[in-house]
Amino acid sequence: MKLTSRSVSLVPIVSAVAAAALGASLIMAGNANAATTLGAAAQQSGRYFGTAVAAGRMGDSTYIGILNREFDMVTAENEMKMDATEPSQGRFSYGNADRIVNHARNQGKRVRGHALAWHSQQPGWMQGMSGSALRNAVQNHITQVATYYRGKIYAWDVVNEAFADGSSGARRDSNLQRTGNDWIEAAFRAARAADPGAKLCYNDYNTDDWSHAKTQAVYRMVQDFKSRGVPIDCVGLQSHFNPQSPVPNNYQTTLQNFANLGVDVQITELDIEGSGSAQAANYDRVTRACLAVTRCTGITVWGIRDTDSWRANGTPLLFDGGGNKKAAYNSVLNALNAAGPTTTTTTTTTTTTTTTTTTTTTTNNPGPGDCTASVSLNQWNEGFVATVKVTAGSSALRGWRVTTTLSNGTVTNSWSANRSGNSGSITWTNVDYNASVPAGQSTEFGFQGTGSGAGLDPTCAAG
Ligand code: G2I
Repeated sequence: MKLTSRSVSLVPIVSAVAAAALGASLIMAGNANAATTLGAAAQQSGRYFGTAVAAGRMGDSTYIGILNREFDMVTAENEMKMDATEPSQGRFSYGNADRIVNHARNQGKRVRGHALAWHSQQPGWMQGMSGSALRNAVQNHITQVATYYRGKIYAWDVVNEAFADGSSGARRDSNLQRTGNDWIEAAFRAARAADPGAKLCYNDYNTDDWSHAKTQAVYRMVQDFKSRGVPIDCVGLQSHFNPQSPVPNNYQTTLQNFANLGVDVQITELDIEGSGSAQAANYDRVTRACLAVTRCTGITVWGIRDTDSWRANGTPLLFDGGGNKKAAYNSVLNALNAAGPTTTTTTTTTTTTTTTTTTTTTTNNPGPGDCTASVSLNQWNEGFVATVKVTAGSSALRGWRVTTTLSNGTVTNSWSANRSGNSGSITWTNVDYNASVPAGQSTEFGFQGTGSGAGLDPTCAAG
């Protein structure tokens, strides 16, 4: 079925009325169609569910089995950090990072890049540097790494953990900070120039409680960047929780307030120490908080099994050491399944010194036993990223096929779908994990290209 615009802004209202009228019977229908993996469940509302991956564990069949089955976004736990990618100055090393990136992409998963600039895990040669030599070295590092992975990264943590803990609201002292307060914006500009298709994030911990000075300080920086056209697209909340640092009551407020600045919000390193129903309840709260914020685009947990965690003693993850699903897993899956598909219509034009980005999201009108496709396009001077949403009609899809027309461009990279070619009429088919789409719900795939993405005009067919 071909895309029609606008008519469907009514769909959420109709659904809400139906939900109120049908009550329990609708909930049962929802459960019958519930997704059975975290990634598929998150995709129903256009979100992702990711995990940190360690290259050293990729030979473990239990680990890789869970990774392949459950997650649709991957972050390298250590392998893309500065010490790993530039162990001696000017000599770049991507072996372990590539193993993770290639595995993810071969499985149709996307990748978050972590992290281009950080005061910690710097290579030895960088730790002793200062002033303009350090500024230049960091700029070069960002340019080299982001260029090497250009087109393969959904979002980069451009700068990690640059603010101090406690009540000061100040920047963290570090050799990077001592190169000048503008080091962060310089890092974002270098990253944008190197990979204009990647979302650029500022990532930090202890920024979950809206009342904390550190949260406020990061908020003001993002606000300032947006007002001055510094290229920033997202804020990552690491969200490492334990009894000393619990999930705050105002967590959703924090997510929403950042989103209101005009950036995406991502939960980037989630883990919650604890066990049983108490831990499950906390995971439920975090998941629902993200689902309640339209621009909270995804959740990443910081490891797969408890034994893979940097805080293994706190058993903070969704699978136990044997790879079994914990109560926390079920609470996250259920929360994701409870969220309906989101349908939005937005047109935003952002102009910075180097890039003009136009984002247009059209809504669609699913028919019975059929599917529709709509496209959200991010276009800049030389290229674009297109995100295509496939929405099932009144019966579930067991597979889908989308055709797009790319008249003046070439696809350089794509994710979450198989494709027939790279220009002209391109046919996209589901990959294993997003073949099933419950009635009325959606999944997404995307691609990046050079040239113009105008006029893609997607059509969708079931099967
Ligand atoms: O500390 C938790 C996370 C906080 N936010 C930034 C993340 O990048 C950070 O991840 C952790 C990794 O989970 C650890 O695996 O970062 C640590 C380093 O800052 C990582 O620990 C390091 C150890 O320090 C090294 O000794 C070890 O060789 O892991 C390395 C690989 O196992």
